[in-house]
Amino acid sequence: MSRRQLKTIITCAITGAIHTPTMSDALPYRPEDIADQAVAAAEAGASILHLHARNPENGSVSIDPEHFKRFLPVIKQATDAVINVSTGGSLLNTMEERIAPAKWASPEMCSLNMGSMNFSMHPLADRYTEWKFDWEEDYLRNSDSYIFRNTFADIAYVAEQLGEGHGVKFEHECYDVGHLYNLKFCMDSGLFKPPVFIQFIFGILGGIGPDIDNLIFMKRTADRLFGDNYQWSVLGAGGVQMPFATTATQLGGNVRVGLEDSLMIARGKLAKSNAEQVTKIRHIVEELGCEVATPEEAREMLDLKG
Ligand code: KMH
Ligand code: ZN
Repeated sequence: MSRRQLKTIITCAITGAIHTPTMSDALPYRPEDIADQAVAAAEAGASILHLHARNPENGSVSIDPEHFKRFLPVIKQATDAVINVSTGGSLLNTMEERIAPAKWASPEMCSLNMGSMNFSMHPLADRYTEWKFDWEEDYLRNSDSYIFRNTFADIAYVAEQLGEGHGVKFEHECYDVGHLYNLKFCMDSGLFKPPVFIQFIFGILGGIGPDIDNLIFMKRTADRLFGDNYQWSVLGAGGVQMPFATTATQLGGNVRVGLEDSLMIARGKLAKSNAEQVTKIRHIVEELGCEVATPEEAREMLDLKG
């Protein structure tokens, strides 16, 4: 069984690559807005900030290190939070392009997606909105262009380019039970040393369904595969964000919130900012008897380079 922990790490994923500025005025895409929201999220209690960049002109996703350079130093200057740089890129980028920001930034953490999959927001996860998923027809007919590619060769490439010797701790993004077995295979092959940090992800179409039974199943499977050699966090996309985060804290795990994963703060109500979501989950964590980890405590818990 993974160790019962006393503190809960809150990660905040500030902007991501999926939502568009047309969906919410709160979604930051200019560098100054990404920096402001990241700093406010840290002040509200996030000890890890997961970051993507956007093109400041139109808000489209960017993997250009130049765009990261315009907000990362500002965030580092203003907060002590752990920086976690995405290697997710967009569905159109090569892995070499996707890791360019993390290679430049040499952050304490970066994401590493543990399997290839179809990828879209999940209609069943969206219990907070009445958005019509008008992409469904397009998705069914044109999904050849929507494959999120993370082959074993891709994973090994990222491990070699950023892992051992570079001091970056990976957040292993697991969207389904099979991804846990992929991680185990990679560990057995010597790509990653324990303890590993796993993000269990729910609410993405192409991954495991957003049911609490599946969270228990993911955790039990991880306990069996990794024993004491892992720590974990939960990310629920769309309307399952807060319910899954709440359940995770009660099972002894860590949580991720942020506008990358959901634009809402409650049913039918857009969040005003990332910090608003961090504040909400912080209250839930504390009301339910847990303590929120500081950045220093998160570094110690995850054995980061600091
Ligand atoms: N967008 C999330 C579902 C990444 O950036 O590499 C997962 C994620 C992956 O944050
Ligand atoms: Zn991300």
